[in-house]
Amino acid sequence: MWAAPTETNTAPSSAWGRTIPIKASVPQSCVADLTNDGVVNGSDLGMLLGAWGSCGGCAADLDGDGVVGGSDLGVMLGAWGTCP
Ligand SMILES: [Ca+2]
Repeated sequence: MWAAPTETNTAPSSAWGRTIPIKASVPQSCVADLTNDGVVNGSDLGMLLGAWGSCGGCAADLDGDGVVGGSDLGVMLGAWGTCP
């Protein structure tokens, strides 16, 4: 139920100029969001597990060591939930 502002020109900029988090870019803390849906959840975990093992440069290699393994799982679990 959003009502359009009726006095846009007189509204204080502090009210309308606030920064609203938008998924325009993926924050570093949300690198584990492999599905890019704004949430780190089971779907991302499934992708990580599906890529488990040696993997050069794949998205699921969250720590960039060339292997999808426990350390990447740790990164994912640390970022679990809604992305900031
Ligand atoms: Ca890795």
